[in-house]
Amino acid sequence: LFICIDHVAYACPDADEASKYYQETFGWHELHREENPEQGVVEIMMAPAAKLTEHMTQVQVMAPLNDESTVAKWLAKHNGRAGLHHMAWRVDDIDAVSATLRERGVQLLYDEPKLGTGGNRINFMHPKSGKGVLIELTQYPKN
Ligand code: MC0
Repeated sequence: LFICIDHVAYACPDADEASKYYQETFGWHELHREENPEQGVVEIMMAPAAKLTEHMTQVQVMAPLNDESTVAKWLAKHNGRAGLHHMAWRVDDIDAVSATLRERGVQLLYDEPKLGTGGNRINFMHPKSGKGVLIELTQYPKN
């Protein structure tokens, strides 16, 4: 059911500035970028390769869109300092994985998956269920 670590998310005040740093310093590529108003973030998916291949893990560079964003709240709690915010596990069937995790007592944040990057269906485990780590589940659109 779990495929791989899809991405590790890096929260910062300025996503463009961080993306430029990854490109110029590490030679990484921007694979995708979008604003997600519901999540209150602008996010840029970055990888060492120019194209996403099977089981590749990306870095998601994200910044808050507004002060109400959960990421704005997280940055404020960390005195405005950038850092690792969550990791996302790629799954093939988020409904089945969610049902299994709930049976095992895991607290998911949403009753139903919401819209994530690239049209993915996403949900999050509360940090308390992730042993102190915020863990996202993400399912790519089925072709
Ligand atoms: C909060 N906590 C965290 C955490 N954020 N622990 C680990 N990693 C994080 N990122 C901990 C706090 O330290 C605190 O622990 C407890 O959780 C409650 O935190 P809070 O500061 O009072 O904040 P809440 O409860 O208002 O919100 C936390 C919560 C929120 C996780 C529910 O951030 C949330 O709804 N996150 C899911 C949505 C999200 O993060 N969206 C942005 C990425 P103590 O021990 O002090 O109680 S969107 C995305 O990623 C999409 C676009 C995609 O990939 O497709």
